[in-house]
Amino acid sequence: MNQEKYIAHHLEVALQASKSAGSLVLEAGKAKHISVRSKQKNDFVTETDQAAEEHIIGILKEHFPDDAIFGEESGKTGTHERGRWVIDPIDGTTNFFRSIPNYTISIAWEMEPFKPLVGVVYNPRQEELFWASKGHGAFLNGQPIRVSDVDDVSKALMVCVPPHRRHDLADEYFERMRRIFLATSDFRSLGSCALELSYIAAGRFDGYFERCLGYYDLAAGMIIVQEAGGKLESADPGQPFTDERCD
Ligand code: 2AM
Ligand code: CA
Repeated sequence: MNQEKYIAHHLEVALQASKSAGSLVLEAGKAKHISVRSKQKNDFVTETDQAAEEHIIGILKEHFPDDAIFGEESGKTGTHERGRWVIDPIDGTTNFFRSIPNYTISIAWEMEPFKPLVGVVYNPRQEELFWASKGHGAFLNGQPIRVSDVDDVSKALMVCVPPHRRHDLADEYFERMRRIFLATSDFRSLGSCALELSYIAAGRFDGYFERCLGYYDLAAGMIIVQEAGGKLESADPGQPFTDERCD
């Protein structure tokens, strides 16, 4: 199979897995009581996060048994040689268990670390499916999307997410946030990095600043932003992307 077809096949399976996991998560979200476990400060997991990740991995493995996996809940398996899947089964777990509709299934695939070739972000509550593959553009429910054409920073609608897991960084963070706020028009924060990046790709927001993201939070959104004409960089040029969060 040539490279183009190989990438297209990964995209097709990622779309299938995200839709299927989306139905599972949507159904589980209807329960009267969702039990929540705290992994660490402001970092939560439910049984549905774990079930959705297993479900996604099952589908991916059926088609690509040799690919490596990096999932937020189950960690890493395999080596990078044949490519790697990066999965956040529910990005926006706090929104999920509070019944706020801003949560997504986020699935990326890459051959080289931190250079995703395929990204799929699905918001099952709002039935919005974002995807991109390298060189083929970004899409929302089948329609091409582009980043906004706002070129006046003072008009920019920004995403700024406080360091909810690292309150020790609050002073430094809010000082930066203050400067960004004074230079731009306003902020939004949706509680799902993958969704926020997808909204940037769709031109709904103009920029994003956050510290201490996990790679599984941003991998799929990253290629969607890039294919929609946007840029995504590590906030600290001396510290490129890593698998580990800074907490
Ligand atoms: P998660 O739901 O997969 O943990 C970066 O902002 C990431 O942190 C989000 O993508 C989301 O990932 C989580 N998150 C965002 N806001 C949060 C909050 N207030 N409390 C806990 N987790 C949050
Ligand atoms: Ca998650």
